[in-house]
Amino acid sequence: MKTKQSKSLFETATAYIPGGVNSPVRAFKSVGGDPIFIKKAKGAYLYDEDGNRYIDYIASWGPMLLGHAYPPVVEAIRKAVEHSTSFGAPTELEVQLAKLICENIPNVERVRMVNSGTEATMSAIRLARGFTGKDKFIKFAGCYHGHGDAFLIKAGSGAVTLGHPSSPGVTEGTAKDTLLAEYNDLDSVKRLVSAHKNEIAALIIEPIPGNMGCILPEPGFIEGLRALCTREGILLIFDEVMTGFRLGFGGAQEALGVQADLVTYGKVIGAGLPVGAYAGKAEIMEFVAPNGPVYQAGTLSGNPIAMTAGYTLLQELKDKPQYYTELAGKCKALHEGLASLLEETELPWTINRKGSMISLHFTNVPVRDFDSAGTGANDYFKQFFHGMLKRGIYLPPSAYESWFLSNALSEKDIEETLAAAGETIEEMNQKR
Ligand code: KE4
Repeated sequence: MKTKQSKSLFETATAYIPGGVNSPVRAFKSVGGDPIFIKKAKGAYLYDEDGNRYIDYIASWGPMLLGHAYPPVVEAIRKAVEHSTSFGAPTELEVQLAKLICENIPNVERVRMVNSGTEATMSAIRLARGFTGKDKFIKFAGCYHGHGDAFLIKAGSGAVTLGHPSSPGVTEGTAKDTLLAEYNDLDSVKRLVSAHKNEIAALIIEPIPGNMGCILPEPGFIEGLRALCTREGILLIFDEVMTGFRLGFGGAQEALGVQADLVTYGKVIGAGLPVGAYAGKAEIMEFVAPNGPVYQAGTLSGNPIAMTAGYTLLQELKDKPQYYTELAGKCKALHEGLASLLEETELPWTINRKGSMISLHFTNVPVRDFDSAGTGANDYFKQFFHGMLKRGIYLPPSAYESWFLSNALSEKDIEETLAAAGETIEEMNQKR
């Protein structure tokens, strides 16, 4: 596989951009080797600067649910951009997107647009603190909510991939108000609640985590959190930056049948443009400026081009359960194909899957939380990642990430992926 252009671009990039990338997980640190520089993408395929084609299982970390350069989205952006790229004033487009969300998502009556998932979760925590008058909040080890100071305490995704679970620069003053619980362990939450009676504003969770790989909530866990938060006057925040509009149009709230008090969005909602949002009941959301005292703002929030892209994609997805059924079916086929290859070997493995989210862990331990996710053998993951990459399959470059399928993947793409996996797994098995 030719990588001359990517290598030279990476060398230049490191002279101008920290680590040569604008987001750490892209640097291939946890799998080794140099990152691939992408030139263009279409449907399920990425094309790098050396002309290599890859079947894409990152989908820009979620947004490309219907594939890259989805024609209706491209057309809508092309038209919108002729009327300027930003006004810094209200537009009909942001009203349309907000209305679409409020009319179709359970218990969402107001939504505020921001520019990233990080801004959405930061704002949701500030709102919860302002609304309840309490300072502390609970997060779960391994759940990633973006790079806001208060979240970088045993975060998932890139923060774990880089091997330091908490980040320098987060002050003790900030960290003291972040309480850590274990995913799938209701008792760990109950212990924090009784130790910090009436001090906890919110509990934020990835209802179906994708930042420890994909992890499934055990029966009663999310329902137990809902009951506990209701009883204790703690706001339950679902961070659906990843699961929102991906698991189904109604996201994890719909999939799990549990309603949060606030929900955060990103990724799919912007169709690949920088959009995040936080949303919930009017009683809570109207506490945000300008009507309420909780301040939050953004020059490019509700950007007309981003709103156009997000609105066009969500309009495509609304009332189209068949997209989600097809996506889940492709993910199931991938799961079953990988499982049948792996069970023929001595390699340790377990696969977690929900909807179109899937992750492969090289461990025989069931992966149900942050610690068990850490039992995966990273050497095996590295071999698997590079074996697939050289065979034209682009997986997330970290064992702590969920893979993301797009509905542009064809049955032939899945077959090609499994053929590459067969050769890679055979290679790994020989090396053992
Ligand atoms: P952004 O600020 O990256 O738009 O969103 C942060 C965020 C918040 N909540 C959840 C559940 C998320 O998964 C994310 C971001 N996801 C990672 C991928 N695991 C983004 C990839 C990256 O950091 O480059």
